[in-house]
Amino acid sequence: MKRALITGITGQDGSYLTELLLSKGYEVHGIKRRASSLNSQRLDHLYQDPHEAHVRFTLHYGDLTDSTNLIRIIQEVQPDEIYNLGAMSHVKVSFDTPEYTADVDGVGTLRLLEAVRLLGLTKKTRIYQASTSELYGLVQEVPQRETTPFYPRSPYAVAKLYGYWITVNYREAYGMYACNGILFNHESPQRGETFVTRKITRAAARIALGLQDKLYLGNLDAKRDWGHAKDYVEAMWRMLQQETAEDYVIATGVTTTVREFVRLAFAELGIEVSFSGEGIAERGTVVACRDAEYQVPAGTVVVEVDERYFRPTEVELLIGDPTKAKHQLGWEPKYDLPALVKEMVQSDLGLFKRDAYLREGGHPIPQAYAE
Ligand code: NDP
Ligand code: GDR
Repeated sequence: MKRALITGITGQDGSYLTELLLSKGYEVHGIKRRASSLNSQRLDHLYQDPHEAHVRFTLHYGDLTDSTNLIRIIQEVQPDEIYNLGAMSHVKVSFDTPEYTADVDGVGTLRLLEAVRLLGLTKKTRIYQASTSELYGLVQEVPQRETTPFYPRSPYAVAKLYGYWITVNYREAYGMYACNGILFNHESPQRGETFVTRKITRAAARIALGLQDKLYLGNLDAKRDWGHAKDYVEAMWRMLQQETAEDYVIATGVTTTVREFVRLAFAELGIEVSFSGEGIAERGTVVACRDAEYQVPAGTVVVEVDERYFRPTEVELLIGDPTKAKHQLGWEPKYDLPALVKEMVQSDLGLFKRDAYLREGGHPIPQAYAE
C-alpha cells in the first residue's frame, strides 16, 4: 500500500486529492493547522475514526513554518509521495501579508524538501510542488507553456517562484523525484468563498433566492483559464507516476473574462444579465428572469464594480497550453467551463435554499462574510 502525505489537506485541492488517493488504495496522511474552530469541513465525508483498526486516513497537526514539525511528521509517516499543497493561496491577500506569504509559500517549500533530504528519503519519497500559472504574470507569450518566461506580479507569485526553483534545484542537486505542476486556475463547489468564481456563484444563488441584493467585484476584464479541481488533482497524481520527474502545465486551453463568468452563472438560474458602462461605472443589470421560482425584476442592478477588489499589479490574461501533459501524462480535462459553472451554481443554490427556508419561517439568517 502506498503512503501519501498532503500539506494543505484542508483546502480545495487537498479534499479532492484525498478522495482520489483513497480510491486508489493509498494510506493518506495530511497536515492541518490548529485553528480556533474546526477547519476540516471539506474532509468530513472522508473521516475515519482513529480508534478503529485499519485506518487509512490520518490528520496530523502542523504548519509549513515549523521545520521540526515537518521533520517529525515525515519521519513518522515515511511517505512514498508528498503533495505540497499548503499555501497562503490568495493573490490579493498576499499584498497585505507579503512576509508571511514568502515564509509559507516560498521557504515552506524549502523546509519540506530539506526535511526529506535530512531524513535520507531522497530516493524513496516523490514530491509534488503546487506551482501556479501566476508565475507567468505579465504576459510574455500566449498560450503559456512550460518554456514561457516567468514574470510574477504579486508577493504570492514571487514566493511561488522561489518554491518552483528550489524544487528544480533539489531535483538537480540531489537527484530527488520532485515535480512542479504549473496549474492554471481550477475551481469547484469546494473552492474558497473569496476566490472570484465562488464569490460569483454564491452571490448568483443568493440574489436569485432574495438573500442578497448585489455583487461587488473588481477587474471584470481579467481573463482566466478555468478548469475543475477534480481533473487537476488527477494530473498531480500522474506527475508522480512517471519514470522521470518533470514540470508540467495543467490547463484547459480556453480563457474567459470574469464578466463572462458572471453572465454564465446567472444564466444557469435563468437570469439574463447584461453589462453597460465603463471602468468603475460598469454595471450588470438583469434583462430578464426566466425562472418563475426567482423574483429578480428586469432592470435590477445586480453587479457593481468596487475598487477595493483591484490589485496593485494585476495578471490580465492567462491561457495555458497543456500539450505536454496530454502527450506525456495522458491527461485531459473531463469538465468544460459550462459544466463547471453548472455544478458550482447548483451546489450553492442547494446550500442557500436552507437559508431561504429559515427566512420564510421567520428565523433570522446569518449574513455570510465573504469579501
Ligand atoms: P486553498 O487555499 O483552498 O488551500 C490552502 C491550504 O493550505 C489549506 O489547507 C490551508 O489550511 C493550508 N495552509 C495555509 N497556510 C498554511 C501553513 N502555514 N502551513 C500549512 N498549511 C497551510 O488552496 P487550493 O486548494 O485552491 O490550492 C492548493 C495549492 O495549489 C496552493 O498551494 C495554491 O497556491 C496552489 N494553486 C492553486 C490553484 C487553484 O486555482 N486552486 C492554481 C495553482 C496553484 P487552512 O484550511 O487551515 O487555511
Ligand atoms: P487568482 O484567483 O488571483 O487568479 O488566483 P481569483 O479568483 O482571486 O481572481 C481571478 C481574477 O478575478 C479578478 N477579480 C476578483 N477576484 C477576487 N478574488 N474577488 C473579486 O471580487 C474580483 N473581481 C475581479 C481578479 O483581479 C483576478 O484577475 C488563483 C488562486 O487559486 C491562486 O492560489 C492560484 O495560484 C491561481 O489562481 C492560479
